Amino acid sequence: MLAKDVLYPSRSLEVSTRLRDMKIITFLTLILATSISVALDLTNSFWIWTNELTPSPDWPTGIAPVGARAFRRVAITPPDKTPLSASIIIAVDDQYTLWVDGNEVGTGVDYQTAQGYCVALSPYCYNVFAVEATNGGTVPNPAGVLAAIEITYTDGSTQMVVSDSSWKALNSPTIPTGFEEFNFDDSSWSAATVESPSGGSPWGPIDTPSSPC
Ligand SMILES: [Ca+2]
Repeated sequence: MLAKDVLYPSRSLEVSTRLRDMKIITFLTLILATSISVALDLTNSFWIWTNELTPSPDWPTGIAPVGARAFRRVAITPPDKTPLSASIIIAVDDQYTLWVDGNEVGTGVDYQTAQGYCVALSPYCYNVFAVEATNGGTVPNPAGVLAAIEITYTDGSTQMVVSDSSWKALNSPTIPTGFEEFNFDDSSWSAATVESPSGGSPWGPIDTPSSPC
């Protein structure tokens, strides 16, 4: 090897130059990967509720009956991927309990300050995010669920899930037993009704935690 390098010094120099270039490319790739990693936030999420909303002079986006309602979002795992974790940001007017894959994750009562959770996911072909949201008060008033979820797979790739009309909502104050479970059948539920984008009326901007995971 030494003799070869002596005989072909230009080739040795070429290899050295290639190695240097590869190191530079790797370094730049790492910088680029870091710079394009976008923090999870609610920018692309929507306030949603059931289709029981009725317009009101004071609340153009609608008011909802007081009481609890159930919401579900099933995230299908892409082929050849395995779910690893979920970074979740959520705010609910007025309070909620959140489950992931049938396990209770947390509760919240402050829709002006979103809460964040970092949750391990079941390595299955889909994951279930379920929310029991309760509209407080004594008379109909604004109600909404706002969420952003970043699912990370074992290969490092990610999938975004935001609150929108892809969520299922049950128009009933009776929360079905086991609605948060994997195998619950929500096929008879309605699509959630979109009220306004994140930052929109009547809630306006809310405080958001940094990416939980
Ligand atoms: Ca409310």
